[in-house]
Amino acid sequence: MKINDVVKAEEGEIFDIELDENILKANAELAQQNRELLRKQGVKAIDVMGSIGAGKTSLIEKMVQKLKTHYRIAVFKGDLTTTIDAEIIGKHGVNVVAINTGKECHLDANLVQKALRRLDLEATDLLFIENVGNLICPAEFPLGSEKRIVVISVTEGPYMVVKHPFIFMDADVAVINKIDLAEAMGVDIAKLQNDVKKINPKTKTVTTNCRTGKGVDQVIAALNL
Ligand SMILES: Nc1nc2c(ncn2[C@@H]2O[C@H](COP(=O)(O)OP(=O)(O)OP(=O)(O)O)[C@@H](O)[C@H]2O)c(=O)[nH]1
Ligand SMILES: [Mg+2]
Repeated sequence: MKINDVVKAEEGEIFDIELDENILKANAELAQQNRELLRKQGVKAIDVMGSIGAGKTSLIEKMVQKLKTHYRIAVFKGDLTTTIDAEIIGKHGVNVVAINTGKECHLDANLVQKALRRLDLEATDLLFIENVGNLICPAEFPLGSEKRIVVISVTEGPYMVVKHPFIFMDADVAVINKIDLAEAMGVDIAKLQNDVKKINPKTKTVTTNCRTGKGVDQVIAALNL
């Protein structure tokens, strides 16, 4: 288990959910700083967003297993108060920084900047940032990453994409997970894929079973890793 540290949001530090222009602008500026720092240090950062329990951590685990011999990987794991996922990922021998947001439903560029200070960027090639499970708030807060993945699963029903269009607008890859349960759930995977295409034709969709690892190679290919 390898958790570097826990970054805790100070009271009043997190950008509030009552979004105004200034908050979004401040976040965008910090995200740009993060982007520049990551570029300068040669770190490829990938956001992993998605609904609660959709399989974000499972996907990261599978990608870490497949990629850790090629890249020096680090993971930031955003959660309200726990370090459960951070510990799960840490078992794979990569550097993990847990970020606790307190009551907030998303990471922001400020918290990611604090986490970046705790990481040896010289010794990192690839950074996965798992956001808090949520399909709404993270869409508004870029973190400075190069690519964005959104994970949903068939167990959330047939309308997850159409109900949450904003998060898919900027997504490079949409992962539809738990395909092993599609029949039991009566969910049409092709419809979910189509819904993504209608929102953003450039978003690549990949279907996965993150328990077995099926489809994970296609996610990796879609990210050009
Ligand atoms: N049947 C099935 N179960 C899966 C699959 N992927 C993940 N799971 C299970 O779904 C549960 C939630 O998976 P996680 O990877 O923790 O999901 P998450 O999105 O990281 O969850 P939060 O971080 O809590 O929002 C776990 O019990 C996983 O084993 C899948 O493809 N098929
Ligand atoms: Mg998780």
